[in-house]
Amino acid sequence: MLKQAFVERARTLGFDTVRVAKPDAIPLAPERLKAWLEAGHHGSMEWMAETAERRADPRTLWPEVRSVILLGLNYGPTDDPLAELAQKDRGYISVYARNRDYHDVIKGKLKEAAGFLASKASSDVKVFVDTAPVMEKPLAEAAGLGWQGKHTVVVSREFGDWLFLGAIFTTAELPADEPERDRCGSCRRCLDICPTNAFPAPYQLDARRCISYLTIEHKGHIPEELRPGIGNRIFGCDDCLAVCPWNKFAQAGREARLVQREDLAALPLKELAQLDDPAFRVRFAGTPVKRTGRDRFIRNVLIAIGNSGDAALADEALRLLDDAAPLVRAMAVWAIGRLLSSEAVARHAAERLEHEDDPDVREEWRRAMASSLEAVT
Ligand code: B12
Ligand code: SF4
Ligand code: SF4
Repeated sequence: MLKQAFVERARTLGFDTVRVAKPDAIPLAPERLKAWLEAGHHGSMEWMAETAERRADPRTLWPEVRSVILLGLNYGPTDDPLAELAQKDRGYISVYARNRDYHDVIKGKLKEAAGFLASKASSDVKVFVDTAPVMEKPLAEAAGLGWQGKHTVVVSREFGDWLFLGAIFTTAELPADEPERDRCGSCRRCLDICPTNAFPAPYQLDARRCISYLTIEHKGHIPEELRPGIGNRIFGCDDCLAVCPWNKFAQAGREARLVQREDLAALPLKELAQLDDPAFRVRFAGTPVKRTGRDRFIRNVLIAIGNSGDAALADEALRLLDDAAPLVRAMAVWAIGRLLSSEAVARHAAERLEHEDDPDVREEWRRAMASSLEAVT
């Protein structure tokens, strides 16, 4: 049978789970996506709003589609990644970003799998991973690959929370699989652990408060009230995934290009703060981290330095007070405001404010001086 032959081929290529949904299988998604966008929960991800119509329904994206194949690739870590959050002088990089960019890895495999299908079924195919306007999570739930947990990520009975998703749309008629049902029950671990309270309600995420959005997608200054909750997470966050009890069935990922690289876990903040643009590019070449660019990455590192409580790291922040990027200077000010005495902050402010013409950086200086004064009075 065509479907069976395809599933076997996809598994040989490294996909861990492969299931099929009909294109009309997510009737609630358009309304829910609309509500999410209207609430502004997408923040500055304008592309989510711009593509909403095509995203909400596979048939709008491609009217000829007859079957939607959802494929999952397990990237389960070998140890509990959250243990690294206690190492305050080191930066936490999310598990998904500790090796090659998954888009590159999955896209290659999807193309091969789709090529097989196209040749066997004489059908048209299109492949999607993450960046296309496709609602991969509700489609994966409809195909029975897992269910959207209260943290909105798809959880699988077999692989827990550590699954990347990819999709193949095809004009071939394939038999659909049964949808998965919600297995969260009364659990709310993922909601309660979130350091920045990013869930206004179960099954709803306000991306503007999510550390993953703030440290990866958001290009501007990170709102002050959210900085303490970020802790030492410098690229993404895994808290809501890692606490899920369904991870007791998780297995370590078998794709070599996605297995955690030791040099991308628990990185010394001191070393990272010294990266200039060329060094940043070399260090993170081929990984998802390169996406933020050096300035946004150093912004995140400075927030972690400010949260470290480690005065030995203040020298790095002091040096970055004179960085060319206002995004970096502003967070250097915030970091020294958290690590140095009010006298020291006032002294550095007096030296810098004379030349500082960026209004956001000037505002950070004003707030740093006000909060250091509050701390001593
Ligand atoms: C935008 C985006 C983000 C944004 C917003 C996340 C979000 N939850 O929407 C940000 C930058 C924050 C983000 C973060 C992460 N992301 Co992301 N992201 C996406 C992207 C591109 C689109 C998601 C989307 O459509 N959001 C719009 C909202 C409306 O959709 P939704 O979350 O499905 O919302 C549903 C629920 O709210 C539900 N709902 C609403 N009310 C109710 C009520 C009830 C009772 C129920 C049952 C449901 C329900 O209905 C909505 C529609 O189904 C997808 C790739 C893709 N093309 O699908 C990857 C994707 C979701 N991300 C992924 C990953 C891995 C992550 C991170 C874990 C990365 C990290 N470690 O830092 C975090 C997880 C954070 C989290 N808790 O979600 C994976 C998830 C894989 C999986 N197993 O589910 C995806 C699928 C990429 C991929 N191809 O593998 N991401
Ligand atoms: S990824 Fe982190 S910040 Fe985002 S919702 Fe999950 S726990 Fe909260
Ligand atoms: S932690 Fe609990 S509530 Fe959250 S997804 Fe897992 S089972 Fe569901």
